[in-house]
Amino acid sequence: ATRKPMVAGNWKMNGSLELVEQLSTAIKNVQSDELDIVVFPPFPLLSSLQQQNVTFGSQTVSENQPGAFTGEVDAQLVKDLGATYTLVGHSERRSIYGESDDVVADKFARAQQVGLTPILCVGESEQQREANETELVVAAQIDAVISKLGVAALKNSVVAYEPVWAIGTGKTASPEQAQAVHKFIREKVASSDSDVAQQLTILYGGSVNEKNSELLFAQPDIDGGLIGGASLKADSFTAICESAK
Ligand code: G2H
Repeated sequence: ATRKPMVAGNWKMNGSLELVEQLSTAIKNVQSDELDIVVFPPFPLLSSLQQQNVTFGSQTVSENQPGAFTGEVDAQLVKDLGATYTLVGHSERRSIYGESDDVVADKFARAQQVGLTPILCVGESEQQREANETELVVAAQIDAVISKLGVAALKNSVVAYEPVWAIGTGKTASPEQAQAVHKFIREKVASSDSDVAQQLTILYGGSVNEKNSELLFAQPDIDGGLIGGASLKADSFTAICESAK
């Protein structure tokens, strides 16, 4: 496949104006045509990233058109501030803020409507993995988008597989475990449209660091990573970027 690798940094509720400066400088040193590097800061930092020559996105967007939704952020505004991507359905959004598969699919649709590329985050909990429900859960999360928008909608999107039990816990899925789910996702999409499946960038996320990234990224269906904790440290993040080249 000719998929270009991607390394994305999800800052979660961390970061500062200072970190924007630091990481932008570091990223410019490792940027190259063979790799997409994207950062996802909190909303208030989007406009300061616009001043830097770095690709960025938001961590979520509202599924709604502008209106009376206090505290929410319109996808069009995110786009106007220079963002290219948005995450949708990160497991923290699903579990802490109660976002259902259906709402996540609406956010995905709204992102594409304004020209943002959604990164659809999917993944099973520890309990679901133990009950052998990983494929069931991940398939339902993807089907929510396909049934609403059609498989062609996945063309302008990225999928991030993040097993919930590996997020921020220091427990990374083994390269084999991750590859198995990535392969499942690609085959699942291929059953609807094989071209879309071949072109689909599928990232792995969950305690990726500069020590485990290389083996994960070497797997045939793993096209890069969505990095949380390790994306806040310039040295770690740039090392992870290098390992994806
Ligand atoms: C998973 C990941 C980034 P971390 O949430 O989205 O975070 O690398 O800290 O597990």
